[in-house]
Amino acid sequence: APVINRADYRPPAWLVPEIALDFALSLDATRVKSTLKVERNAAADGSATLRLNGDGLVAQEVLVDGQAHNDWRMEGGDLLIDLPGDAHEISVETVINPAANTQLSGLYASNGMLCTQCEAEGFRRIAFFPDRPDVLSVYSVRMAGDKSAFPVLLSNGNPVAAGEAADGTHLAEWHDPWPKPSYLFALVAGDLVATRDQFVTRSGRTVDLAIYVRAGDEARTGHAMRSLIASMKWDEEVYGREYDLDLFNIVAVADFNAGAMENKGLNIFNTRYILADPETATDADYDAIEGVVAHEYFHNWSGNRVTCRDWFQLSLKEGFTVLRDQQFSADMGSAPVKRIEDVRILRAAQFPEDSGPLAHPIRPDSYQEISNFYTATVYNKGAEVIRMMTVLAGLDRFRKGTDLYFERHDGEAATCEDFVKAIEDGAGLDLAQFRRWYAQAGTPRVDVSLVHEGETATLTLRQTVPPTPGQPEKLPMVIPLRTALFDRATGKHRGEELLVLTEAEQSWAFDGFAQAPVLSINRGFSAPVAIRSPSSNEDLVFLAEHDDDPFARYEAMQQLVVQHLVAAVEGQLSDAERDAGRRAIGDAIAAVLADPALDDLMRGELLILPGESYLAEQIPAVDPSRVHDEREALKGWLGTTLGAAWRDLHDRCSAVPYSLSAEARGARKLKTLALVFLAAADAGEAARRAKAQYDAADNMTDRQGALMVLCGLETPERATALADFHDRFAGNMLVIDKWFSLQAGSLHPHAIDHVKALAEHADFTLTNPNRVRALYITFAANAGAFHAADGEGYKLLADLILQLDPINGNVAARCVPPLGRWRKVEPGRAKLMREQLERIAAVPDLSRDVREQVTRSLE
Ligand code: B3K
Ligand code: ZN
Repeated sequence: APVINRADYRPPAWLVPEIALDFALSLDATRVKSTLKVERNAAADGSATLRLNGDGLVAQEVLVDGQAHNDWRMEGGDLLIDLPGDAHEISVETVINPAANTQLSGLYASNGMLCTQCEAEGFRRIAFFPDRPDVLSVYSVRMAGDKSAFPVLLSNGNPVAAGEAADGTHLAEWHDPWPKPSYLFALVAGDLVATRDQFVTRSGRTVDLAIYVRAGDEARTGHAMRSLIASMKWDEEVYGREYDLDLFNIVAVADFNAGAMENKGLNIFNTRYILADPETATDADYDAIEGVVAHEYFHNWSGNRVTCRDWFQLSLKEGFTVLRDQQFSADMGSAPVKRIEDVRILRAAQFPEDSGPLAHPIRPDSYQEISNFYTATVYNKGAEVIRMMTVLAGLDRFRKGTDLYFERHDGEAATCEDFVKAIEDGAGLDLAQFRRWYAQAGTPRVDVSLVHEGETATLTLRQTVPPTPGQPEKLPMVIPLRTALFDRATGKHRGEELLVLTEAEQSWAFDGFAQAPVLSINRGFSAPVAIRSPSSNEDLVFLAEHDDDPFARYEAMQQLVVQHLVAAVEGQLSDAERDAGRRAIGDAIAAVLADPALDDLMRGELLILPGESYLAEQIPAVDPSRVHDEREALKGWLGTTLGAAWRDLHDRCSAVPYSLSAEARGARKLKTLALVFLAAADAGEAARRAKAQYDAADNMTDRQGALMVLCGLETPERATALADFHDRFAGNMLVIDKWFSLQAGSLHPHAIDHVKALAEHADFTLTNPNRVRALYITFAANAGAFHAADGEGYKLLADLILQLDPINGNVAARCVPPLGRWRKVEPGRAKLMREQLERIAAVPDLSRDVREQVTRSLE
């Protein structure tokens, strides 16, 4: 497939100020007539040829200015017409088959309804069009179809007409006054029911809100609706952004490649980010719904009113919108806990990407298939980069920057450079060197040394940005580090400072320390970097106890465990050192368990051990089974040593009744965490407690937590509970997804056999992305099972990729990165992983999605 380069951007030769779409709906033969008003773009080097992108479309008829026209040609999937004048009207008719669309891109059928997903390049599977985000059009949509099959007919903007015919069909017309790129077009037709509410904007306009779901699911939309209303209010208060239509519709669909889609006025969601009630959704599900509903709503300004010039600018809308949804969730709940969760996701998903063959800058330079660039780098690192601007400017000045950005670029297709310039001008910052964050891939490493002499402590920081594919040499970045030096005697610091590292190496001197201070650096995770600071256990225990920055406290706990486990995996610990390390960790955990000043949600964060993938990242040529074994052994030791404390904790938290309060949520988090530690020490007792928790559960958090623990144990309670869970929730797709992923992600020694059996289960299907992810993405993240020494796990994943690719290349490509980690793994497994990649690469008709990921993973 051709490589598309950012540097090759050219403005579109033709603009399309207006488009009218006319749909004759049917599940397997939908007729689409599109009429485009096209105008030669004065800002481009004038080409007489109009290129209309198409993907698998056949033009039935082409009219130019109302006349049948034969002088057109196909180039690949695209339709090309040479036009004599500067403005014309083009009409093209096509017929598409939504029921056969298993890629779930374009117009497709899901459970008898029709819906669309057009980002990034799905619109060209519906109609011939210049399918690029810098062509903005006003859309008028007419659709007609069988009234009993499709009682609800929705598109973007406002409904302008409706009618019925004698033959049982009906029609609807929609008009969206806001010019938009084709990727924001949406259409839904189906048998749906709505829950409704209203929002009054700050200027006093009433907006009608509706969430459309399948009959029977209405009762599970309340949390999504409350989240939507809270988001609309928050965006007015925090960013000064008001909603701009009289209605806002959300539709939930069961078959969806992504989480959700921000189509103008008609968001389409994966059901998993809408439907919730206490019996079927966990606390984490509630949080995810709140975050994703907010994210899609926030796109109305950061994405729709200001969109992207080209897909290389994807982080313009995604990085900024992720930051906005993170800030919103922090304001809705516990800000420190949210920050810790966001950093954990970054480290688990983005750091490995940044250190592997698929590493790319947040603004990539080239791609073959843009779907492969909806990554943790573009999204989550993109958010971190903009968050650093808030650290450098402060929130008030940052807001001046975003106000200027929206003012300058409203109605435009903008670039990342436009955003940086607006923040620079509005917030009064110099971001010249900072721009490297957009261009250089790789997680910067900062090596720290703190030397104490006389009364002076000298802090020296050295940064290195590792080489990444296509970028062997790197320049120093701007790294803002919130820093404090603690006095050992008082347990306090003298005020936090922002140290901005801009050189490869820089030093700072701090006077007045009779004793060597304790360093707290990158507080709040102010920069997305890896700090290498050889801190003693004593200093880490000190920070875990005394640091007034909650993130730094969490970080000290993590570092304490990381240092210990990395040394253990690398075989560097004597028995005495192992004992001392464990005791330091055990004491710190005991202190966290006993600290009356901590709320339980935060206590839970401090007790979560670093994940296997984050640990593996620290060790070159890692043997993943050793990481797994050492981490489990530490859990077992902590489970035994602190056994009484875990039992007390489980008892105390089990007595807290269900509610959505922070206290009750904290209790639920700790309840299952206690079981996790107990399970590693005494399987019998853990199984009894987990079974009791399962049986007593009146909510999914407790039930799933208990079942998760049982799934990892070789105990008779395991099968009983799994069977009960399946019976109890049969027919609820989202909960059955949990049933699959609990088994695929379990600590059970035969998890890989369970995955093989589940792939044959009657409830498994390759056509539902949630189900595929529940089984296989969960499995690929389960190091104990996926990295089986004989390579069986790699083969299982490769088999899946090859089976899934013809059905849904987009989702198949998402399964490739775990195999691409081979360079980081010990040689025996690395060879087995490569073999599977080569086996996939040898197949001739791969999707562009999988081909690109496999090729890059082998390079
Ligand atoms: N913008 C969509 C992503 C669609 C994914 C296309 N492959 C959801 C979001 O980020 O809000
Ligand atoms: Zn987004």
